[in-house]
Amino acid sequence: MQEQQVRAIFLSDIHLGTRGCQAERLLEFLRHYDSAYLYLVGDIIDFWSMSRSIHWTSVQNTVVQKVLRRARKGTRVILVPGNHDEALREYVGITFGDIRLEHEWVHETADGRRFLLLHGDEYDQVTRHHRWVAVLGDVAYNTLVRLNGWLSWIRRRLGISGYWSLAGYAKRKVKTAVNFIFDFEDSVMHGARERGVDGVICGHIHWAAIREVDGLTYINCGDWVDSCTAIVEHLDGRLELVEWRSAPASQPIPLPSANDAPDRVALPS
Ligand SMILES: [Mn+2]
Repeated sequence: MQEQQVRAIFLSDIHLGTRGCQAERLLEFLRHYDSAYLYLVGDIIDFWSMSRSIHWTSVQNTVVQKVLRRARKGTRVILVPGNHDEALREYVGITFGDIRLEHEWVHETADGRRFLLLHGDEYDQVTRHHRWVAVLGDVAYNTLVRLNGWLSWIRRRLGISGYWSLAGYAKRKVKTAVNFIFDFEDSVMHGARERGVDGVICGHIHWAAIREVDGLTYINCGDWVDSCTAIVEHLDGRLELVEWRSAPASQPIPLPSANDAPDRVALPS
């Protein structure tokens, strides 16, 4: 696979240390994209969930090693802790293994726009912990994420390519969930307006987006638990929402073909 050079990569809500973490997909994404800046916008390692049970795989290790290697090789890596890794908030301003921890950060794009980076949990009106669990119900959300594993398997058996998120479908269909997304976006943008920036890049609600809101840009990185999304800044400063849809690495690798390009889509903003 050809590596694609972008200016910056923004990732949030990876939730390393949990069963839901889609580390294989993230690794594929990281193998495809390389960047001068790498921003980790919170809930990267899920200490909160790990205090109950730990699910740490060798692929998750590889993800961590890949990030550390990039930092060592000159990629500017900045981690903004979220609520699931808020233990790291004690260390803001400190650099660990070339990764700098910051509570917030302002990133300037190649075309001169200034974006405030924050995780976003402080703007969450529902809960300071796991919002989708609160919105859709603890059992319901976790069941949806697990059911999706089976659904993906069935889809592959039927020869349907790409990845589809059942939890994502529920979020779009359940009215309280949709309202929750809007309330969060409003609240974040209200905060941004007072800061005099051109936009915000956040995470937390596991709902990726690039939207213009009254002259400011609202951007959410999404997550690597069920939607597998990231934001990339191209060399000219253009920001793109990437939804990573290629097959899981554990599947047999198909023979190279003419349309071997990664199956990813850019969502409309
Ligand atoms: Mn969060």
